[in-house]
Amino acid sequence: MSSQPVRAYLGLGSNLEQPHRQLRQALVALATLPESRLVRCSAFYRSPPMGPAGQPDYLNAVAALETRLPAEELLDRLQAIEAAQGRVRGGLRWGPRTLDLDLLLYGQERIDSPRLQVPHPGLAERAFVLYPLAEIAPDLQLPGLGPLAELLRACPRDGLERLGDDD
Ligand code: ROI
Repeated sequence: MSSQPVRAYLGLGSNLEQPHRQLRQALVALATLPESRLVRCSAFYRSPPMGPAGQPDYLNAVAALETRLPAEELLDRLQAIEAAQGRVRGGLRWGPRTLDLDLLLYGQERIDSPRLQVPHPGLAERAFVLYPLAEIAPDLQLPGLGPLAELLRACPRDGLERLGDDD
C-alpha cells in the first residue's frame, strides 16, 4: 500500500441494460472501494458508439478517485465491479457492454505493463473521455500528452451530448 494518496481518473461507459442505472450503481461501488475516496463525478454524457455500428448510444462519465490502492490493485477492483454488473468479456471487439470502467490516469504516472497502460491509450482522441474529464479537472496536465485543454481543442465533440439532471 502506498502512503501518499494518488488522484486517479476513471472513465465510465455503458450502452446495455439501462445505462443510467449501470453508471449510478458503479458510482456506489466506487464510493465503497477500500483505501479510496470518490472525490467527484462529471455529468452523464450521451455519445454515439465508437466501434461497430448498430449498437446503442453510450452513456459516459468520468470520476475522480483519491486512492492509496496500487494501480494494478485498483484495476482488479474495477474489473470486479464490471463483472458484478454483468460484464461479459471476450465478446465482439468494441461491441456493446453493460459497464466499462477504464483507469484513465493514475496521478502523474505512466504505466506500461502487460495488463495496464496509463494514460489510457486512445484517451487523447476520445471526446466521450476528454469532455467529461475537462468538466471536473479543466487544468489537468496529462503525463506524456500535455495540457488537457490542448487535447480538447484538437478533439471534435463527435455528437457528444451533456445530459442534465432530468435526462
Ligand atoms: N464508444 C462510446 N461512445 N463510449 C464508450 O464508452 C465506448 N467504449 C468502448 C468502445 C467500444 C471503444 N466504444 C465506446 O469500449
